[in-house]
Amino acid sequence: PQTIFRKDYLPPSYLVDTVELGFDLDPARTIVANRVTLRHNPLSKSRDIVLHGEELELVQLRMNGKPLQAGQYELNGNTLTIRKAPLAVVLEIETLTAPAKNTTLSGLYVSNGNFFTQCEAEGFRRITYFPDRPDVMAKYTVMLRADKALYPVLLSNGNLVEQGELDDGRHYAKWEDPFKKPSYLFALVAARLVCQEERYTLQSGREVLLQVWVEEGNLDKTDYAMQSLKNSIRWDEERFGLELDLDRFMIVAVGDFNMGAMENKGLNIFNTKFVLANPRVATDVDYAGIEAVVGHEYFHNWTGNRVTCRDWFQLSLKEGLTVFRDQEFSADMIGTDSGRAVTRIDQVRTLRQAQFPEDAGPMAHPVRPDSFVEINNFYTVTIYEKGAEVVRMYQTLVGRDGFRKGMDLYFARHDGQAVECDDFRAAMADANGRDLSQFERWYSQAGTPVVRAETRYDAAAKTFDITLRQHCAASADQQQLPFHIPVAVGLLGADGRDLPLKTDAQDRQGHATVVLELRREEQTFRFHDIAERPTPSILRDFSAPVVLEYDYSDAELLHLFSHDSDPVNRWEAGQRLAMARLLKLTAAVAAGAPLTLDDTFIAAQRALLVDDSLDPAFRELALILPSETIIAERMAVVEPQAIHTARQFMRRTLAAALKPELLAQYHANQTPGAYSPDALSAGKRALKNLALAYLLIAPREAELALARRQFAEAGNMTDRAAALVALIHSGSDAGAHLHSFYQDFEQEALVVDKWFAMQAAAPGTDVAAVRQLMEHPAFTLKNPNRARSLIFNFTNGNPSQFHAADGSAYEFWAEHVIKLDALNPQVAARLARSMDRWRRYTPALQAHMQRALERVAAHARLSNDVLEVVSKALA
Ligand code: B3K
Ligand code: ZN
Repeated sequence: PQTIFRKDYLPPSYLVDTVELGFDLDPARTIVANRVTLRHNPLSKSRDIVLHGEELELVQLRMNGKPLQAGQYELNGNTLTIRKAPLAVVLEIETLTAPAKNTTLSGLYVSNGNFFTQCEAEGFRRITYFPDRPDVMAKYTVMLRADKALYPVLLSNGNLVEQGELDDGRHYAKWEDPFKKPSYLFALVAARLVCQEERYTLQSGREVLLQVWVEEGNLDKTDYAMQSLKNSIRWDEERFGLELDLDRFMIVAVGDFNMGAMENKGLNIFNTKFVLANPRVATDVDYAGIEAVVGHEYFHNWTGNRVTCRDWFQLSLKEGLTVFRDQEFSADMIGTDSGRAVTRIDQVRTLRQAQFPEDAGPMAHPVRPDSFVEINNFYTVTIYEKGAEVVRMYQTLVGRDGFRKGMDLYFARHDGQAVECDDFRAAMADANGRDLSQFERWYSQAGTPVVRAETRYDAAAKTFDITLRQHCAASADQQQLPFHIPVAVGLLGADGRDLPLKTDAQDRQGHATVVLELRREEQTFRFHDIAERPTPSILRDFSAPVVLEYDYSDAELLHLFSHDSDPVNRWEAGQRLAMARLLKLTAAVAAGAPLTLDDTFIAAQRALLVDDSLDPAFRELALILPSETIIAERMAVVEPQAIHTARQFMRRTLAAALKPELLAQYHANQTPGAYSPDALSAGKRALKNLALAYLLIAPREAELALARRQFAEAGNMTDRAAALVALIHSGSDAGAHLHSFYQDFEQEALVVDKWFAMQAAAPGTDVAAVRQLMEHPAFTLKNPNRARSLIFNFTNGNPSQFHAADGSAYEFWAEHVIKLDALNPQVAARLARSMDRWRRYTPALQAHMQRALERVAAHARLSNDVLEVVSKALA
């Protein structure tokens, strides 16, 4: 396969002004008539028109009214080239495609009898021949024709301008999108669906139509998505002055979808998982996911659609920025500082769980990659979550108002354009009169920087010095230069309160937190008038996506864990206390030494658990131990079983020591009355269910009864699922509960996914049990949600079983990467990545993993998607 390089970018030879698409929809044989007007791009020296096309049957091609014969164009693999074309061209292209056979879920496909499209990144070329690249922006008109009884609803981007009847029971609808857009934002839906709709008045007074389209039985699950959409619209007006630019905004839910959702102009298509919710079927986490994803796709309308990417190397320009926006949206929706901190802690956990490992593994890439084989492999946590961290750092550096100024300038300069990450950085710099040239390295250098801190207190001079030293492991092809790193710092006095800070810099004197800007490899920052040796709270609010190393004593960490005014670092202190012990325990397990847990740690956990002045949501997060994956990242040689045993020992010991307190919290955090997904109630449920999980680690009859009762009487899915998971993990037989849960929810696909997922991730589920679950009639590899629920939750969420000593689960992995690849390369390539970190395991496990990787790599007909992942892993 061919590697594509960012440095090879050339502007398109031809630009497209208008696209008129006609669809005669038929699952077996859809006819697509495409009339495109093109004109030569003065920025290009080439006069060749290059069109992309995949899996299409070309029926007819006409240029400026005349049919083109075979010799007048070249059809080479997936490109169609017309050489030495006139300056102005009208192409009429007729193609055939078979949506029902399209199992890739890219392009035009059928899901549960309905038609949907997914065009990002390169799906439009599976619909018609086109210069399918994001810097070609055009106006689209779309005519849809289909059987009226089977597909009563015909949707596309923009405004409905005409509809009517045709012969043979068919009907049509014509849609016009008033805005220029790249082809990846095209969408159509032809389906039997119903909608919840609402007229909504924008702050300007303009009225818009909002719709959420779902299958008929799901109309009772659309309220939260609609509410989230209205909140998103309002938030973008208030926070960024950005208004919905269409008269109509539609969300459509589909059960078969590769990702979370897609921001097609005016016609967002969503995985059902991020639309459908009511208390009976959806958990608090699902509700939060819906709010975030509805917000995310809506915010793309400006950051992505109005201003889009010049090429796919710039993907984080829209994704990092839009994730940052949806993070801020979710935080603002909670509204309190402590609620905001809880969302921030969740973001840090995601980074450590998934992004840091990616950045240290074979698929590591900069936020703006320099090359790729398959762009679909680059919709990663680095592009999304690290990209969001990079955007967040601008806000940390220039402040909230400065960030808004930068956004305003970005839109003033680039509305309607396809631009680069550098353009965003320039807007931030220019709007704030800041030199952000060094900041560019966050886009060009891969890897997680390590910041090592050392401190020195001078009692006589009353100064406190913090020396920060940064380094980032050089990757194979890159020499790393120092990053521009905002390091937010506070100093705690012995009483636990923040000391007012006086630094050499003149601004922000007397504040509790200052942002130090680390630009060189090593820098020392001095604080004045410090009357006592303080405890430093470094990297507050996780002000940069780095690993902070500082030789904290236990006493300092306990001090921060009890007092830090910055909730993120307060949580972090607890994680450090736990991690140090978990690493020691893991070593002890490996060495066969006795396992112990100190009373100091237990007492700190107890104090936090019962501290009613703290949000339940915060307490829950503070009590969750670092995951097995995060522990593994800290070990030189990973022994998954030892990690699991060590962590389980810590959990069991805490559960035994804190039993009365856990029980009290379990009862104190009940949420009687009607279910509400608000943050406070969700936090109470989270803490209560964490307590329940602990109580069920070594349960006696009383604890089992508690869980059984919660399972039976729960008024919402959060509590019901949590009780079931606790029962499964307790080791007592949960078979009957699993059975009744399935019976109750077998009609709810998303709940059946949960049913598979909770079994897949249970430490008692080995690969044989997973194979058996695959025999269940409800299991299918063809539905991505279902495949992920069982297979991914096993390979990524059940490390002690996935890494079984005999390598049997790796064989299972290889088999299913290959099977999935034949159906859906994008999903298969995600699964392929479960093996990214294989070189870090014990030699015996490595040998098994290598064999499994080689088995996949040797398979005859692999997609580029999977090939890129496994060859990089083996390289
Ligand atoms: N932009 C889409 C990504 C779809 C890519 C599919 N390979 C989802 C999102 O980030 O909003
Ligand atoms: Zn996005």
